[in-house]
Amino acid sequence: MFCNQCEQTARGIACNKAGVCGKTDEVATTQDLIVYALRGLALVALEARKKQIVDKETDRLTVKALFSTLTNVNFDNDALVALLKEVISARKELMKKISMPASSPLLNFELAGSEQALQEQAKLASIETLVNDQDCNSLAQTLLFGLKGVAAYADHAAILEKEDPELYADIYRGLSFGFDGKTPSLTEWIDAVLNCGKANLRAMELLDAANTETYGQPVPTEVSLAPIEGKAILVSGHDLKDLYDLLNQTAGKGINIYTHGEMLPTHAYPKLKQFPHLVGHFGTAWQNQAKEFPNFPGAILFTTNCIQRPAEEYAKNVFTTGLVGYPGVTHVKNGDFSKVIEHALSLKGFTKEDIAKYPQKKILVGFGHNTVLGVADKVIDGVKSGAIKHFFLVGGCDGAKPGRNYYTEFVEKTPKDTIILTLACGKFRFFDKQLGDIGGIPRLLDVGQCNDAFGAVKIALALADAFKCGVNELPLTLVLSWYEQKAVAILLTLLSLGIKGIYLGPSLPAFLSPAVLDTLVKTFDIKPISTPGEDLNTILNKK
Ligand code: FS2
Ligand code: SF4
Repeated sequence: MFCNQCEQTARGIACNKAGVCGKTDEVATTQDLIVYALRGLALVALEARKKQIVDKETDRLTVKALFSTLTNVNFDNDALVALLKEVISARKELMKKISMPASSPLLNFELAGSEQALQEQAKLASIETLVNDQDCNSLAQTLLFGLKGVAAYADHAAILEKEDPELYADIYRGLSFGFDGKTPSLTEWIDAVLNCGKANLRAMELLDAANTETYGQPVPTEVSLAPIEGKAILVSGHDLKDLYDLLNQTAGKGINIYTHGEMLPTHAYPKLKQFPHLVGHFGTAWQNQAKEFPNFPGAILFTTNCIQRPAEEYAKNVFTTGLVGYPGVTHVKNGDFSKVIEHALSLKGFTKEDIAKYPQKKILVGFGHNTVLGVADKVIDGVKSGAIKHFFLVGGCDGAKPGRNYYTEFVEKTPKDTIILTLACGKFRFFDKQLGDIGGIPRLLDVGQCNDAFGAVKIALALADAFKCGVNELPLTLVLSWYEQKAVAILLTLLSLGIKGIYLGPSLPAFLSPAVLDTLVKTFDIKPISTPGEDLNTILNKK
């Protein structure tokens, strides 16, 4: 196997025996073949579009299959092989429909019969070997990983019936770029990468519309971090519909629902917070599952990433749904959570003794673009009067590396006349800090999940508009932590918008070749994080 798509990749180079995330060689093989098969399907779907044939099922399958290869989504090889077969047969069906000849290996691709032949196929299909030139290869990887992020957002939006055929066409163009018989130049690869960033903006916009039109605009909401007595289900991942369905199915059953990880911001959505049994949040970021889940006395439902190998002591309490999967873990389908509910009722839930161990603590969520821009006048006045000196967007994905303490220290050290916007699971490094307020505006504003990065972009663009300047001229600095491929897609969006001077950590992507990194640094002034004190000093004293 060869996988270097996430920040925790082995030795900062690549996982090639087994994934640091727990991905097996077998799963890596299947995922590489899914991507390879999708490239063929993309060529066919684009050809079909030339004949005005847009197949919704193919579009949806493409984003589902691609999302399944994102870090920490699916470790279940059987489920992945089933998806791979679906992709191959979808390609064949569509080829038949448009009478397209199988004129290249991509269009002829069939699943090999033996394990050894599969390994050979995967070697040929691996991104490591597909593009020869080192820098073009680096950009091909950047493009693929960005597309995985786009697919994740597009899939979430499609679940709530928000789709755009042009977005799917962009995904097909990206997947087939460099695999349609042409050999793109370095500049063309760079353009393709930036186009992926633009497509991602559209995907995030669709998802924002899907979430807010279905569940209402998030409003500032206090969330309890202390559990209450009673039966319990913990919901992890990012999917709002799964949470909504579960809340409906548990209404009146005497089960309390808690959010975990990236589900925290869902407490702010009017149509979700209306359920009285959505009672609080449990735990912190994804990488702390093994430490925190043994203390949860109920069922645990994963709706999407990030799942870790469940430790034996709580594995029987874990359920997966949608695209997420883990071998040996019960997978529930079609929005039917009866097994999860039954299991939660069979467990003891939180007792009086349990809850006594947790301090009564509350935090505030619900500062999406609608809320923040609702107090835009106050924010602008604050800047003009000098009460607000600077904005920081400190967010992104969390992970296990010790270097990630940078983000906690950074936030702790920010001066009192600065505002911190945050999003994604990176916020758990500081989400419960009491940072006070500036004229009634909390200093720490939770914009939402990584899936809500569109909100942060919208806020930045609206502020630039209000101050009649470009985003790069605003007193705003982006200090981002990355881990998986949605973060890659977001970064590409920011670059495609011309946003410069982003601080990025905890380490730089292994898939960037020295020359590509150099281009990014020169063109976009991307800065690797150093120490919180040094970076803050540079940012705040820059004129
Ligand atoms: Fe966090 Fe993991 Fe949100 Fe990422 S829960 S790192 O894949 O999606 O962010
Ligand atoms: Fe390694 Fe990350 Fe790939 Fe997992 S997803 S195999 S940790 S690079």
